[in-house]
Amino acid sequence: MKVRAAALAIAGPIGLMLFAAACGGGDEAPSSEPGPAAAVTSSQDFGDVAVFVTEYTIDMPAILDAGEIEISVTNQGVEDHNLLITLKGEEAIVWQTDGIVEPNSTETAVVELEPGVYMVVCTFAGHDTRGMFMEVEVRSDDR
Ligand SMILES: [Cu+2]
Repeated sequence: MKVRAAALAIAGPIGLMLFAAACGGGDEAPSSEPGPAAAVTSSQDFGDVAVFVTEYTIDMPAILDAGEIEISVTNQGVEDHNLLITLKGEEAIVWQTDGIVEPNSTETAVVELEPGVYMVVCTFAGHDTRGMFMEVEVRSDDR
């Protein structure tokens, strides 16, 4: 090591490059750039969920992170709509809009969701029978 260090001092930048190449993969801790950044591949903005309703579809991410989310329901259609969230296979309503969301308006609320499989439905005027429902999976944070 001492010999190389001396060479480095003399050779300057080029010596530095050679030195780095010679020692590459040595005992430098490779801990500075593992996967977390790469794991954020989804464009989903967890914690802030936009839902768009129209005739007769619900447009929102099919996978959400568990915990508190800010949900905004925007009616892009010409008819009234609402939105209910239930656990799949259960009647109990986990969250619902405060009545109807009128066309060109948005209702925003903070909702806390536990991990599980949910159904998101518009029940206004039987819209659920016309396709206004979707399954949403809520995943725990500690993946
Ligand atoms: Cu509807």
